[in-house]
Amino acid sequence: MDIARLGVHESVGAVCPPAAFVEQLQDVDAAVSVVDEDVSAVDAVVTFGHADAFVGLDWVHCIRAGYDDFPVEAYRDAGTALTNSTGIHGASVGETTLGLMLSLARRLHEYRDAQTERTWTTPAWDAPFTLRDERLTVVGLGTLGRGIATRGDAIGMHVDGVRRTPARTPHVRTVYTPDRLHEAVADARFVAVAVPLTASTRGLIDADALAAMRDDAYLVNVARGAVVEEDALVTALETDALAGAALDVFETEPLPESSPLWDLDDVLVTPHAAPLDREYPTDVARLVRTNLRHAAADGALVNRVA
Ligand code: NDP
Ligand code: 7N6
Repeated sequence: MDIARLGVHESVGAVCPPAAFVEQLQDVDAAVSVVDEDVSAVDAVVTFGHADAFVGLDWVHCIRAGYDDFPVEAYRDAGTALTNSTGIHGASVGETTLGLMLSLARRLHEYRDAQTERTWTTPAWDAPFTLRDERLTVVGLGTLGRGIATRGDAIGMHVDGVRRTPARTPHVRTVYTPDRLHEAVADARFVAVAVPLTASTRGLIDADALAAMRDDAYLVNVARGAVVEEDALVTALETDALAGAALDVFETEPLPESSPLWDLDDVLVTPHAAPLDREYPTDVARLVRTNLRHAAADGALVNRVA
Protein backbone atom coordinates (compact mmCIF):
# COMPACT_ATOMS: atom_id res chain seq x y z
CA MET A 1 0.00 0.00 0.00
CA ASP A 2 1.60 3.29 -1.08
CA ILE A 3 0.27 6.21 0.96
CA ALA A 4 2.02 9.26 -0.47
CA ARG A 5 -0.78 11.76 0.25
CA LEU A 6 -2.75 11.70 3.50
CA GLY A 7 -5.81 13.88 4.08
CA VAL A 8 -7.07 15.02 7.48
CA HIS A 9 -10.80 15.33 6.95
CA GLU A 10 -12.38 18.48 8.37
CA SER A 11 -14.84 16.36 10.41
CA VAL A 12 -12.04 15.77 12.95
CA GLY A 13 -12.93 19.29 14.07
CA ALA A 14 -15.53 17.60 16.30
CA VAL A 15 -12.61 16.75 18.60
CA CYS A 16 -9.95 19.41 17.94
CA PRO A 17 -8.83 21.70 15.13
CA PRO A 18 -7.72 19.70 12.05
CA ALA A 19 -4.45 21.66 12.11
CA ALA A 20 -3.60 19.97 15.43
CA PHE A 21 -3.65 16.57 13.70
CA VAL A 22 -1.60 17.90 10.79
CA GLU A 23 0.96 19.25 13.23
CA GLN A 24 1.25 15.89 14.99
CA LEU A 25 1.86 14.19 11.63
CA GLN A 26 4.62 16.51 10.44
CA ASP A 27 7.24 13.78 10.73
CA VAL A 28 5.61 11.19 8.41
CA ASP A 29 6.80 10.53 4.87
CA ALA A 30 3.38 11.21 3.33
CA ALA A 31 2.26 14.74 2.42
CA VAL A 32 -0.43 15.67 4.95
CA SER A 33 -3.16 18.22 4.26
CA VAL A 34 -6.68 19.12 5.48
CA VAL A 35 -9.40 17.96 3.08
CA ASP A 36 -13.14 18.45 2.72
CA GLU A 37 -15.48 16.10 0.79
CA ASP A 38 -13.17 16.27 -2.24
CA VAL A 39 -10.63 13.55 -1.54
CA SER A 40 -9.50 13.06 -5.14
CA ALA A 41 -6.00 14.33 -4.35
CA VAL A 42 -5.23 11.92 -1.47
CA ASP A 43 -4.67 8.16 -1.03
CA ALA A 44 -5.97 7.92 2.51
CA VAL A 45 -7.86 10.01 5.09
CA VAL A 46 -7.94 10.42 8.84
CA THR A 47 -11.51 11.24 9.76
CA PHE A 48 -14.14 11.50 12.47
CA GLY A 49 -17.10 10.56 10.26
CA HIS A 50 -17.85 8.65 7.08
CA ALA A 51 -18.33 10.24 3.66
CA ASP A 52 -19.26 8.24 0.57
CA ALA A 53 -16.29 9.76 -1.26
CA PHE A 54 -13.94 7.81 1.04
CA VAL A 55 -15.03 4.44 -0.37
CA GLY A 56 -12.42 3.59 -2.99
CA LEU A 57 -9.46 5.20 -1.21
CA ASP A 58 -6.62 2.91 -0.11
CA TRP A 59 -7.18 3.51 3.60
CA VAL A 60 -9.49 5.38 5.97
CA HIS A 61 -8.59 5.88 9.63
CA CYS A 62 -11.46 6.71 12.01
CA ILE A 63 -10.33 8.79 15.00
CA ARG A 64 -13.05 7.14 17.12
CA ALA A 65 -13.16 3.67 18.65
CA GLY A 66 -16.79 3.28 17.59
CA TYR A 67 -17.27 2.94 13.84
CA ASP A 68 -20.95 1.92 14.01
CA ASP A 69 -22.00 4.63 11.55
CA PHE A 70 -19.51 3.53 8.88
CA PRO A 71 -20.88 1.26 6.09
CA VAL A 72 -18.32 -1.45 6.73
CA GLU A 73 -19.49 -3.73 3.90
CA ALA A 74 -19.07 -0.97 1.33
CA TYR A 75 -15.47 -0.46 2.49
CA ARG A 76 -14.85 -4.21 2.31
CA ASP A 77 -16.36 -4.50 -1.16
CA ALA A 78 -14.25 -1.60 -2.42
CA GLY A 79 -11.06 -2.96 -0.84
CA THR A 80 -10.71 0.22 1.24
CA ALA A 81 -8.97 -0.57 4.51
CA LEU A 82 -10.83 0.90 7.51
CA THR A 83 -9.07 1.23 10.88
CA ASN A 84 -10.39 2.63 14.19
CA SER A 85 -8.86 4.21 17.28
CA THR A 86 -9.60 1.68 19.95
CA GLY A 87 -6.83 1.56 22.52
CA ILE A 88 -6.43 5.29 23.20
CA HIS A 89 -9.39 6.07 25.50
CA GLY A 90 -8.69 3.95 28.58
CA ALA A 91 -7.36 6.75 30.79
CA SER A 92 -9.64 9.54 29.62
CA VAL A 93 -12.93 7.63 29.70
CA GLY A 94 -11.78 5.71 32.79
CA GLU A 95 -11.20 8.97 34.66
CA THR A 96 -14.43 10.55 33.40
CA THR A 97 -16.40 7.50 34.54
CA LEU A 98 -14.72 7.53 37.94
CA GLY A 99 -15.51 11.23 38.21
CA LEU A 100 -19.17 10.67 37.36
CA MET A 101 -19.45 7.88 39.93
CA LEU A 102 -17.70 10.05 42.53
CA SER A 103 -20.03 12.94 41.81
CA LEU A 104 -23.10 10.74 42.30
CA ALA A 105 -21.76 9.17 45.48
CA ARG A 106 -20.26 12.30 47.05
CA ARG A 107 -23.13 14.54 45.78
CA LEU A 108 -20.73 16.96 44.05
CA HIS A 109 -23.30 17.79 41.37
CA GLU A 110 -25.73 18.94 44.08
CA TYR A 111 -23.16 21.35 45.51
CA ARG A 112 -22.40 22.79 42.08
CA ASP A 113 -26.13 23.15 41.36
CA ALA A 114 -26.56 24.97 44.69
CA GLN A 115 -23.58 27.19 43.91
CA THR A 116 -25.21 28.43 40.70
CA GLU A 117 -28.13 29.53 42.93
CA ARG A 118 -25.70 31.04 45.50
CA THR A 119 -27.32 28.84 48.17
CA TRP A 120 -25.62 27.06 51.08
CA THR A 121 -27.38 23.71 51.28
CA THR A 122 -26.40 20.25 52.39
CA PRO A 123 -27.91 16.99 51.15
CA ALA A 124 -30.00 14.63 53.25
CA TRP A 125 -27.63 13.26 55.91
CA ASP A 126 -27.85 9.71 54.53
CA ALA A 127 -27.45 10.61 50.85
CA PRO A 128 -23.62 10.81 50.54
CA PHE A 129 -21.72 7.54 50.44
CA THR A 130 -18.22 6.42 49.55
CA LEU A 131 -17.37 4.28 46.53
CA ARG A 132 -15.15 2.12 48.74
CA ASP A 133 -16.65 -1.39 49.02
CA GLU A 134 -19.47 -0.63 46.56
CA ARG A 135 -19.90 -3.12 43.74
CA LEU A 136 -19.25 -1.98 40.17
CA THR A 137 -20.19 -4.09 37.15
CA VAL A 138 -18.52 -3.06 33.90
CA VAL A 139 -20.29 -4.28 30.77
CA GLY A 140 -17.59 -4.58 28.11
CA LEU A 141 -14.00 -5.10 29.20
CA GLY A 142 -11.97 -3.70 26.32
CA THR A 143 -10.01 -0.45 26.42
CA LEU A 144 -12.81 1.53 28.07
CA GLY A 145 -13.99 -1.23 30.37
CA ARG A 146 -10.52 -2.01 31.64
CA GLY A 147 -9.81 1.71 32.11
CA ILE A 148 -12.92 1.91 34.27
CA ALA A 149 -12.27 -1.36 36.13
CA THR A 150 -8.68 -0.35 36.99
CA ARG A 151 -9.82 2.93 38.49
CA GLY A 152 -12.79 1.42 40.31
CA ASP A 153 -10.52 -1.18 41.87
CA ALA A 154 -7.97 1.51 42.81
CA ILE A 155 -10.58 3.39 44.84
CA GLY A 156 -11.68 0.24 46.65
CA MET A 157 -14.73 -0.83 44.66
CA HIS A 158 -15.48 -4.51 44.08
CA VAL A 159 -15.37 -4.82 40.32
CA ASP A 160 -17.07 -7.49 38.20
CA GLY A 161 -17.51 -7.42 34.45
CA VAL A 162 -19.16 -8.78 31.34
CA ARG A 163 -17.42 -9.70 28.09
CA ARG A 164 -17.83 -12.24 25.30
CA THR A 165 -14.57 -13.99 26.09
CA PRO A 166 -14.71 -15.61 29.55
CA ALA A 167 -11.06 -14.79 30.22
CA ARG A 168 -9.54 -13.47 33.43
CA THR A 169 -9.24 -9.69 33.28
CA PRO A 170 -7.00 -7.60 35.57
CA HIS A 171 -8.85 -5.77 38.38
CA VAL A 172 -12.05 -7.76 37.72
CA ARG A 173 -13.14 -10.41 40.23
CA THR A 174 -15.74 -12.30 38.20
CA VAL A 175 -16.04 -12.17 34.42
CA TYR A 176 -19.56 -13.01 33.20
CA THR A 177 -20.50 -13.84 29.64
CA PRO A 178 -23.35 -11.82 28.02
CA ASP A 179 -25.93 -14.59 28.64
CA ARG A 180 -25.42 -13.91 32.39
CA LEU A 181 -25.87 -10.12 32.12
CA HIS A 182 -28.80 -9.96 34.55
CA GLU A 183 -26.90 -11.96 37.15
CA ALA A 184 -23.89 -9.68 36.63
CA VAL A 185 -25.81 -6.45 37.24
CA ALA A 186 -28.17 -7.74 39.94
CA ASP A 187 -26.11 -6.78 42.98
CA ALA A 188 -24.17 -3.80 41.60
CA ARG A 189 -24.43 -0.24 42.93
CA PHE A 190 -22.97 1.02 39.64
CA VAL A 191 -23.29 -0.52 36.18
CA ALA A 192 -20.96 1.04 33.59
CA VAL A 193 -21.68 0.29 29.94
CA ALA A 194 -18.62 0.14 27.66
CA VAL A 195 -19.52 -2.12 24.71
CA PRO A 196 -19.44 -1.24 21.01
CA LEU A 197 -22.80 -0.74 19.29
CA THR A 198 -23.39 -3.92 17.28
CA ALA A 199 -26.38 -6.06 16.33
CA SER A 200 -25.95 -7.99 19.59
CA THR A 201 -25.56 -4.95 21.88
CA ARG A 202 -28.30 -2.70 20.47
CA GLY A 203 -30.87 -2.42 23.28
CA LEU A 204 -28.77 -4.70 25.52
CA ILE A 205 -29.70 -2.61 28.56
CA ASP A 206 -33.46 -2.96 28.13
CA ALA A 207 -36.36 -2.86 30.59
CA ASP A 208 -35.54 -6.38 31.82
CA ALA A 209 -31.87 -5.58 32.40
CA LEU A 210 -32.84 -2.37 34.23
CA ALA A 211 -35.37 -4.31 36.32
CA ALA A 212 -32.62 -6.76 37.25
CA MET A 213 -30.63 -3.89 38.79
CA ARG A 214 -31.00 -2.75 42.40
CA ASP A 215 -33.31 0.21 42.95
CA ASP A 216 -30.44 2.11 44.58
CA ALA A 217 -28.17 1.49 41.57
CA TYR A 218 -26.77 3.99 39.08
CA LEU A 219 -26.30 3.37 35.35
CA VAL A 220 -23.32 4.95 33.60
CA ASN A 221 -23.31 4.86 29.79
CA VAL A 222 -20.10 5.91 28.04
CA ALA A 223 -20.57 3.57 25.06
CA ARG A 224 -23.32 4.41 22.58
CA GLY A 225 -26.83 5.66 23.30
CA ALA A 226 -28.58 2.85 21.43
CA VAL A 227 -27.05 0.20 23.71
CA VAL A 228 -29.53 1.41 26.35
CA GLU A 229 -33.28 1.55 25.71
CA GLU A 230 -33.73 5.18 26.61
CA ASP A 231 -37.52 5.09 27.14
CA ALA A 232 -37.11 2.17 29.53
CA LEU A 233 -34.36 4.04 31.35
CA VAL A 234 -36.51 7.15 31.75
CA THR A 235 -39.36 5.01 33.10
CA ALA A 236 -37.03 3.27 35.56
CA LEU A 237 -35.69 6.64 36.77
CA GLU A 238 -39.12 8.25 37.03
CA THR A 239 -40.51 5.33 39.04
CA ASP A 240 -37.48 5.17 41.37
CA ALA A 241 -36.65 1.69 40.10
CA LEU A 242 -33.12 3.14 39.68
CA ALA A 243 -31.36 5.76 41.80
CA GLY A 244 -29.82 7.69 38.93
CA ALA A 245 -27.63 7.71 35.87
CA ALA A 246 -24.63 9.36 34.28
CA LEU A 247 -25.00 9.49 30.53
CA ASP A 248 -22.42 10.63 27.99
CA VAL A 249 -24.19 9.17 24.95
CA PHE A 250 -27.80 9.18 23.78
CA GLU A 251 -30.09 7.67 21.17
CA THR A 252 -30.26 11.12 19.55
CA GLU A 253 -27.33 13.52 19.83
CA PRO A 254 -27.29 16.31 20.73
CA LEU A 255 -29.82 15.28 23.37
CA PRO A 256 -33.09 16.99 22.31
CA GLU A 257 -34.22 19.86 24.48
CA SER A 258 -37.50 17.98 25.07
CA SER A 259 -35.78 14.95 26.65
CA PRO A 260 -36.93 14.26 30.24
CA LEU A 261 -33.34 13.24 31.02
CA TRP A 262 -32.31 16.90 31.29
CA ASP A 263 -34.49 17.45 34.36
CA LEU A 264 -34.37 14.22 36.32
CA ASP A 265 -32.75 14.32 39.76
CA ASP A 266 -29.52 12.39 39.93
CA VAL A 267 -29.10 12.20 36.18
CA LEU A 268 -25.83 13.66 34.95
CA VAL A 269 -25.78 14.53 31.25
CA THR A 270 -22.44 15.03 29.52
CA PRO A 271 -22.25 15.92 25.81
CA HIS A 272 -20.49 12.84 24.36
CA ALA A 273 -17.32 14.25 25.82
CA ALA A 274 -15.94 11.44 28.01
CA PRO A 275 -12.72 10.95 26.00
CA LEU A 276 -11.98 14.61 25.18
CA ASP A 277 -8.37 15.31 26.05
CA ARG A 278 -5.65 17.62 24.89
CA GLU A 279 -3.56 14.56 23.99
CA TYR A 280 -6.26 13.28 21.58
CA PRO A 281 -4.45 14.28 18.35
CA THR A 282 -1.14 12.98 19.73
CA ASP A 283 -2.69 9.60 20.55
CA VAL A 284 -4.40 9.30 17.17
CA ALA A 285 -1.21 10.37 15.36
CA ARG A 286 0.68 7.55 17.09
CA LEU A 287 -1.77 5.03 15.63
CA VAL A 288 -1.67 6.65 12.19
CA ARG A 289 2.15 6.69 12.19
CA THR A 290 2.23 3.00 13.12
CA ASN A 291 -0.14 2.16 10.30
CA LEU A 292 1.75 4.25 7.76
CA ARG A 293 4.78 2.09 8.61
CA HIS A 294 2.71 -1.09 8.23
CA ALA A 295 1.20 0.18 4.97
CA ALA A 296 4.67 0.71 3.55
CA ALA A 297 5.92 -2.67 4.81
CA ASP A 298 3.44 -5.57 4.78
CA GLY A 299 0.07 -3.77 4.69
CA ALA A 300 -1.00 -5.51 7.94
CA LEU A 301 -2.68 -2.50 9.55
CA VAL A 302 -3.41 -2.51 13.29
CA ASN A 303 -7.01 -1.87 14.46
CA ARG A 304 -8.27 -2.92 11.03
CA VAL A 305 -12.06 -3.36 11.06
CA ALA A 306 -12.67 -3.66 7.29
P1 NDP B 1 -12.93 -2.61 22.64
O1 NDP B 1 -13.09 -3.28 21.33
O2 NDP B 1 -11.57 -2.44 23.20
O3 NDP B 1 -13.78 -3.39 23.75
C1 NDP B 1 -15.07 -3.83 23.53
C2 NDP B 1 -15.48 -4.75 24.68
O4 NDP B 1 -16.87 -5.04 24.55
C3 NDP B 1 -14.75 -6.10 24.70
O5 NDP B 1 -14.42 -6.43 26.01
C4 NDP B 1 -15.78 -7.06 24.15
O6 NDP B 1 -15.67 -8.38 24.62
C5 NDP B 1 -17.04 -6.45 24.71
N1 NDP B 1 -18.24 -6.87 24.00
C6 NDP B 1 -18.51 -6.86 22.69
N2 NDP B 1 -19.75 -7.34 22.45
C7 NDP B 1 -20.27 -7.65 23.66
C8 NDP B 1 -21.51 -8.17 24.10
N3 NDP B 1 -22.47 -8.50 23.24
N4 NDP B 1 -21.71 -8.34 25.43
C9 NDP B 1 -20.74 -8.04 26.32
N5 NDP B 1 -19.53 -7.54 25.97
C10 NDP B 1 -19.31 -7.35 24.66
O7 NDP B 1 -13.66 -1.21 22.50
P2 NDP B 1 -13.38 0.12 23.34
O8 NDP B 1 -13.35 -0.23 24.77
O9 NDP B 1 -12.24 0.87 22.77
O10 NDP B 1 -14.70 0.97 23.00
C11 NDP B 1 -15.96 0.43 23.24
C12 NDP B 1 -17.02 1.34 22.65
O11 NDP B 1 -17.17 2.49 23.44
C13 NDP B 1 -16.69 1.87 21.26
O12 NDP B 1 -17.08 0.96 20.25
C14 NDP B 1 -17.48 3.14 21.19
O13 NDP B 1 -18.78 2.92 20.67
C15 NDP B 1 -17.60 3.58 22.64
N6 NDP B 1 -16.74 4.72 22.96
C16 NDP B 1 -17.36 5.85 23.41
C17 NDP B 1 -16.61 6.93 23.75
C18 NDP B 1 -17.29 8.18 24.20
O14 NDP B 1 -16.98 9.22 23.67
N7 NDP B 1 -18.17 8.13 25.16
C19 NDP B 1 -15.14 6.94 23.65
C20 NDP B 1 -14.59 5.69 23.16
C21 NDP B 1 -15.39 4.62 22.85
P3 NDP B 1 -14.34 -9.28 24.40
O15 NDP B 1 -13.30 -8.67 25.28
O16 NDP B 1 -14.72 -10.62 24.86
O17 NDP B 1 -14.04 -9.17 22.94
C1 7N6 C 1 -15.07 11.92 20.47
C2 7N6 C 1 -15.92 10.71 20.72
C3 7N6 C 1 -15.40 6.97 20.12
O1 7N6 C 1 -16.12 6.09 19.67
O2 7N6 C 1 -17.38 8.26 20.42
C4 7N6 C 1 -16.03 8.22 20.68
O3 7N6 C 1 -14.16 6.87 20.17
C5 7N6 C 1 -15.30 9.45 20.23
C6 7N6 C 1 -15.70 13.16 21.00
